[in-house]
Amino acid sequence: MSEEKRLDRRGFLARGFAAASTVLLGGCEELSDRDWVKRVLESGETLTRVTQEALLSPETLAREYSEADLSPDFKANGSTNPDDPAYVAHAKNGFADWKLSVGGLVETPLELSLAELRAMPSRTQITRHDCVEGWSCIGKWKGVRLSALLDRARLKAGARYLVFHCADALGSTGTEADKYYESIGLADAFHEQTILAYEMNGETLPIPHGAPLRLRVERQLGYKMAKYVMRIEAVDSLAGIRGGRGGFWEDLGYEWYAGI
Ligand SMILES: Nc1nc2c(c(=O)[nH]1)N[C@H]1C(S)=C(S)[C@@H](COP(=O)(O)O)O[C@H]1N2
Ligand SMILES: [Mo]
Repeated sequence: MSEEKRLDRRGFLARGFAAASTVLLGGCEELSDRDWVKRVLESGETLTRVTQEALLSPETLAREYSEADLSPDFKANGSTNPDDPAYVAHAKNGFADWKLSVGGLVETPLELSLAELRAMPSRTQITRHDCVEGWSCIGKWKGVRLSALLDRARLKAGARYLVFHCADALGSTGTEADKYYESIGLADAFHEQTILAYEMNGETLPIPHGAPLRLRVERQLGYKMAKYVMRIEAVDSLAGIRGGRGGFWEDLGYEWYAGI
């Protein structure tokens, strides 16, 4: 793949910001003041979606880095310690009895332990995580390939999206509506770099970063990377789910396709 074809807007942004600012944020890069980043990201949204769909092949890879590039201190953001009682019980027990559920529009619903997930085809990648708030960190992720899970569960013909239901609550209504959730389309679901990570930087995924399992969908922004994934649901439409826009932040106005 040629460098031009990569159309790495992340790299472009980072180079621009690196020239403008050398501020470090806990071992990560402070990209800029938030408003500036937000404006760029917002103005680029349409372009990103269009280039993603029309110019890039679905196989286009996000840039990968080397061990030397790892951020010494990867920022943890959003929920960092879920207080859901079932989650807390699993965490106490090292997630030994925890299982991931895969259901919805699949031929074979699955319930998989961490040991079973670890035995499946995996991928390890060093990538840059860009948060919409304007910081980025480079980390190494190892996890089960989402495509391998889907090969096993076998999507039904109508399935168009995968919804990731998480253990943590960010809202304050005290209902299910507070729970974090996210969704992606099939192109990202089957993408080579899309994994459910159970390791970060060579260690078991820590709780602040989403233990026991978190999504890595490397061509999109940080808020798409659901942490504390408990259940995956294949659906034909996002309309009937929660606010109908495909994610906790999307329901509050963020873009569903958060391409970088
Ligand atoms: N379940 C859950 N997933 C989440 C969040 C969250 O609050 N809850 N925050 C999102 C945001 S905005 C970012 S930037 C990343 C942060 O991941 P990190 O804590 O590993 O840096 O997780 C994303 N996934
Ligand atoms: Mo974020």
